[in-house]
Amino acid sequence: AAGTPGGIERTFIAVKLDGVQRGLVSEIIGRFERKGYKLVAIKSVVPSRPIAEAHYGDLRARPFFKGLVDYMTSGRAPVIAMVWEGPDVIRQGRRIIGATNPMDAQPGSIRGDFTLTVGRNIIHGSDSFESATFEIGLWFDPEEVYNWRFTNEEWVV
Ligand code: 3AN
Repeated sequence: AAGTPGGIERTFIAVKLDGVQRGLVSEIIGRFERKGYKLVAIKSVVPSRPIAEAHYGDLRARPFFKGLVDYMTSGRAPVIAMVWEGPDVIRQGRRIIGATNPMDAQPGSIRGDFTLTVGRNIIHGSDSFESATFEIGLWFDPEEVYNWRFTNEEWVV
């Protein structure tokens, strides 16, 4: 059930503009896809200031907040916003992404393999059921999230 740890969940994942500029979109999508997770929504978007501020609302008091929002809304490149679905995807997504500070991120994680600095750590992933629910609703309209089934046969005909 929704919110049950280990159950089928949805999480919000975004390739930030530094990841887009570095050509890492397919690498990041590929890691979630090969793991077995299902891509149920995706779009390329330059977030408005209210959306970026709400997205990082829990960091409002931090010294880097304004710079972070300025960067995300700069339009130098879009953000690739996604919803991924599957078992325990919120927690497993955070493991696939790796620690916030690239110097603490394990090799084999996205940040461990591709990043050096916390301000350019290329990807975002929801850190709890509550934040996943909030972030999916913030970035996507309900009709933009589409459920579908994995199959080995239907694509043939
Ligand atoms: P995470 O992205 O792993 O959930 P948060 O929520 O603490 O980590 O940070 C959100 C984003 O804020 C980071 N991905 C990074 O871009 C930026 N950020 C976090 N800490 C710093 C910092 N000390 N200096 C600059 N930017 C930071």
